[in-house]
Parts: sequence; structure tokens; C-alpha cells
Amino acid sequence: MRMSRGQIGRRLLGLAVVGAGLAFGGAAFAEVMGQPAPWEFKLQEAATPVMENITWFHNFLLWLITAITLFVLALLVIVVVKFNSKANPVASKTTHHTLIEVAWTIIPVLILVAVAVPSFRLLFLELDIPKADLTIKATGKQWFWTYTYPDNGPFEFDSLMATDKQPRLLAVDNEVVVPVNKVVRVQTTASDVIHSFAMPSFGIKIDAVPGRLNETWFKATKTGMFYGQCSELCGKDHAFMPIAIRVVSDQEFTAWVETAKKKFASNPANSYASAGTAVAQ
Ligand SMILES: [Cu+2]
Repeated sequence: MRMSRGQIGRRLLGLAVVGAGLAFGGAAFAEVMGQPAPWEFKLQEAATPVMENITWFHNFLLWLITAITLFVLALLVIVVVKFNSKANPVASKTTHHTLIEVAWTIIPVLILVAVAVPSFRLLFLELDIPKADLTIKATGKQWFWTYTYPDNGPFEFDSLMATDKQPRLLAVDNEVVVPVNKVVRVQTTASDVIHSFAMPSFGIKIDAVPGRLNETWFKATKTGMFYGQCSELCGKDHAFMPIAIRVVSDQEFTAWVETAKKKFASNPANSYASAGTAVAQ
């Protein structure tokens, strides 16, 4: 069916509106870091070297599979057009072509090597935890997180979703606070069922398993608020136990530790002894 000029014009206009919407959306929400944005269709902006690496690898693979898919599509189109029974009534009896056979073996191997090298480099970056400047321990509970700072003092606090704060479903009452440009070791465990500690802009996602201590790390290179969510189905309020990390300067962090020691030490609900009862309720 042929389209009239008017139809073509309207289609183009429609495309332009969608394009402008996407561009505007990207520009309008680009400044919101550390949380998902409306109409977002790519990874959240990276705030750690690991996430920068993940983003690079993701883009690299996207271009690679696009090229491979287009190449295969082109081959299929050639076959359909040139070798259908009308265009090519007498089929060729060719069975072997050494050069092509060598090529279609060697080239995929090279492509796999090109994927494997950055893939393993990224895996080692994620799993080989550098010397940590501080440790935070996150304990998943139905349905909130409890945090301790083993290097910074004997305080423990619960972090529950705050319904009166923005961003909706991501804000919490007590945020995790960490210093910028410092290697933070994250230890995760759980006290009831399996949870998962995930922070998209840091490139981390690690299960929190009862009776086990898992470890990962991040080095946030930007200050600000960052949000993540429990990423393992853990019960009815799985969607309502967000993770909020505030990345601050060294001085602000030291000051926060002092405040936290006082604030949380005086709160019996947050002491080690009553942590078990809080869960049972
Ligand atoms: Cu959970």
C-alpha cells in the first residue's frame, strides 16, 4: 500500500514528536543521579569504576550483537532474493569451500575472544576486593535492612522505607552514609529469608543469605544520594525495603559517625540484643 504525502508527513511528525520526547526526557532527567528516571531505557548513570566498566561492556556488546544481527539479516535477504526458485531455478551442487569454512570458524573464535577478554577483566574487578577503607554490614530482614559499621563504632540501625519522603518507594528513614572516593567493603547476610543488596549506579548486586556472609565492594566517585532495592523475592513487602546510600565528603562522614554513635546507641530498638525480637514481631 502506498502512503500519500500527507500520511508520510504525519508519520514523520509522529516520529519527530517521539524523538523530541525521548531527547527531552533524557535531558530533563539526566541530572537525577542514583535513581531510575521516567522513560529511562538505558543503565543508570555510573557512580563507581565498576559500574563505568559494566556500562562500557554493555555498550560494546550492544554494538557487537547489532553488527552480527545485521550481517546475518543481510545474508538471509541475499539468499531469499537471489536463490529463490524463480530467480535461481537450477540449484548449484557446491558442497565445500575451504576459505569460507576456515573463515566461519576463525572469525567467531576471534569475536568470542574479543568478548571474553573484557568480560574476565570486569569479573576480576568485581570479585577481587581491594584493600577496604571501611566496612558496612547489611542484614536483610522481612522487610527492612539493618546496618552496622564494624570499623566505626558499636552502633547498629534499621533502615525502613519512608512513606512521607521522596523519591517514592526508594526513600528511607535512616540512610547509609559513606565517604566519597573510599573503598567500601559491603558484607551482606540475612536473618530470615534470602534478600539481595543491589545498587544499580554502583554496579553491585549480591545475595543476602541467612547463615552466610557475602562480600562485595564499591568506590563511589560522586557525592549524592543513591537508591537501590532488595532484588530477591523475599515476601509480601519485598518491593518496600529500599536501599539508600548517601555519599559524602570525609569530614561529613566523620561528623555523621559521631552523630550516629549517639543517635543509635541510645535507641534500644537498635541494639544487638533486641534485633532478633524486632524481626519476630
Ligand atoms: Cu528482601
